[in-house]
Amino acid sequence: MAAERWMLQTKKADFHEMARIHHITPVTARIIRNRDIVGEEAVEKYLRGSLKDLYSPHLLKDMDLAVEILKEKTEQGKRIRIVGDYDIDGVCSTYLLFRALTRIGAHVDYEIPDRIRDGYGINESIIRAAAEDGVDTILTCDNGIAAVAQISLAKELGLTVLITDHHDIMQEDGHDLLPPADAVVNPKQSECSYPYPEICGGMVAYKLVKALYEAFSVSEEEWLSMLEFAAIATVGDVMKLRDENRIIVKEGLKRIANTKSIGLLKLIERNDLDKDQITAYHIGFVIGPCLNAGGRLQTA
Ligand SMILES: [Mn+2]
Repeated sequence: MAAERWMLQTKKADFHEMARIHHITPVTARIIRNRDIVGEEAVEKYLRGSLKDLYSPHLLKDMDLAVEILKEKTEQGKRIRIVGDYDIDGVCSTYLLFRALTRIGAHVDYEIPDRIRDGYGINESIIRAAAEDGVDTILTCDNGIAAVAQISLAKELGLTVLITDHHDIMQEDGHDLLPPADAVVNPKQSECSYPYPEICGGMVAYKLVKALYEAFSVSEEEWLSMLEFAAIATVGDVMKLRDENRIIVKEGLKRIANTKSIGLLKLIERNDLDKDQITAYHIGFVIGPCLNAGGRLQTA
């Protein structure tokens, strides 16, 4: 085997000064600089970002509209169906929304497409089934942004459709090509001014839960009690651990030790993990594959 050759990337900065200001070693300063984190404030947030540095959900385009519609539908007792995805991000998104909508008293169920029978994302048969079941509103998570024909059908059938997603937006003549949904929450829209669009579907869902809980006067403490699932989704969907993602994962890893989720506790137990010592590695390579396996072996 050929000898490995390591090349050291050297972007320029005063590492000793950085180290002094931020109470880190010059090596850490060099690594941070190499990741293009520049400026005292940015470096401080990277190192010591906290929950108060998370962005407001209201910065997401259509967030307030989606909450307004969900509030009305919940109060009217209309049937809401969440349509998620079978991977770790989709499963966590579905869980977050289902738990939150149940909490506020919505008449809600969920559908996760079958990997073999349905393939990825919402499709015509899921939409027809919802209409036949008397569903009033479809709420997608981690999918839906590209389902223009499918959402058009849902609208023809008289359904209300709310999309939450994080996938890239299709372009047509230099403009966003969006499905004709009643609200589209996706930070990648060109008209959305969310400060950090590189978040996963679980994070988008978690933001919606925050806004929904505000609207129903549910405490922030309850919102925070689900944070580990936004963190698991972020690692599982291989998001860059920067900005808001870094904060949510850092906080989520701390919170897993005290999770109230029986399912998560059992997964930790059956994998012989110590819940006080969970790292991003364990989410990415132990817990994550278990959550992904559901949809691969049978149904998510
Ligand atoms: Mn995703």
